[in-house]
Amino acid sequence: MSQNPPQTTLTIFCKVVDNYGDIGICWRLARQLRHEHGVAVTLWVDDLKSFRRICPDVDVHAAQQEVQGVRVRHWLGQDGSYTPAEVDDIVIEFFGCDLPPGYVEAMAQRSPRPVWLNYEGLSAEEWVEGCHRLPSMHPRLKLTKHFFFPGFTNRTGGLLRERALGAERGAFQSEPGRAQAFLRGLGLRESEIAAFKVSLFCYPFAPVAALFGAWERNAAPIACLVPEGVAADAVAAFFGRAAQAGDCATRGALTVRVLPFVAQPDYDRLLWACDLNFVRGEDSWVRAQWANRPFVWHIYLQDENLHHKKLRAFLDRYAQGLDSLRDVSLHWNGTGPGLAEEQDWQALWLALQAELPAIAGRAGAWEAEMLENGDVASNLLGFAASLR
Ligand code: TRH
Repeated sequence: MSQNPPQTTLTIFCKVVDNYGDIGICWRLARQLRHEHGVAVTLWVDDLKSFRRICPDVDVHAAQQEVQGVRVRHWLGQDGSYTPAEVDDIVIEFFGCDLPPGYVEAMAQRSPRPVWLNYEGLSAEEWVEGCHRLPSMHPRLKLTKHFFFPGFTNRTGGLLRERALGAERGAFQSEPGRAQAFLRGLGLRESEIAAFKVSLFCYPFAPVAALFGAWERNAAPIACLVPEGVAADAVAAFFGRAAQAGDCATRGALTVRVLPFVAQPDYDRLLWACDLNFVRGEDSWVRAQWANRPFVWHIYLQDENLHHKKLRAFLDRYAQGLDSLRDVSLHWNGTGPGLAEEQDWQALWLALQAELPAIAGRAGAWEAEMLENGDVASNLLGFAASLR
């Protein structure tokens, strides 16, 4: 009688440094490994409150719970001892988050030893190809950790993308009624639904007030949809007071509506429903690349302006021949040749607006190019299998 092969088991350790990207990426990867590859996944995460904002099913008080088929465990610190039996076939250390020493000891005692991967941040820089899959020996224990880099070429791990994403987005975008119903559900009025719609997700230092000034003077109505708490100062200045989810105000051509933070799948729908998306960090940036819509990226700040290098590396790949997108992106990230005034932003905005059809064309070509590299979950499992 033939026996079924044992199910692959995999653990992800996720430390929420700040914001939602760390848990956003880990949760997306965990779900996909579970649902598309049948892997038994355990996700250790140290901040259940942040997790709950992108996944309302999470119980913030539970030490252990099952969420959409994934075992979620609250990671309370570095102390504690673990047995080799608690260690899974594959262990993912997200962004070098430093596994509990007791867990690493248990990994060394397990037979066979687990595959240990350090999942790194996404960058378009060329050095990534040279570091993807590199081994690093433990200084004391018989353990080797390998680096896994997502990326934009076939010599990297590719990008996170669910198998059904293209079909789901296609169905949503080909039937305008679906986007309209979705936006109505978020509280938009018909006039906002009919306007040019922009979603706005950025860090607090983006020049939002100057952009709002340009949009107020736009020839046609613009509806800007901003999640609660994002660009709080510029939004408060626009409203004349602190604003919360459900608030909406109009000045000139611009209506700003504050949205509640939505669950991850609904954030995708928001990107699909808008005409232009401002995204940030890592996960929303990748989702915008899958939305088939123009987007502008606000990059996570790094010491010594390292992020400017990363931004340019991405623009060099993505924005070839799209001069306005490049200009706006650089200025949005504070690295264009000095400008802050509304008039300047008006000129930038008008140029970007004129370029939108070309940028939309690039979105489709880029997606096709990226699909050639496979997706992170499949590439990661393939790499792990090659190490076992
Ligand atoms: O929240 P972020 O700024 O996260 C950042 C980056 O990941 C950065 O690289 C990392 O080092 C830092 O955190 C610690 O942006 P990001 O990556 O786009 O993650 C946001 C997540 O929140 C993403 O999964 C989408 C999700 N989201 C929702 O689920 N609902 C929403 O309403 C919104 C606005 C976002």
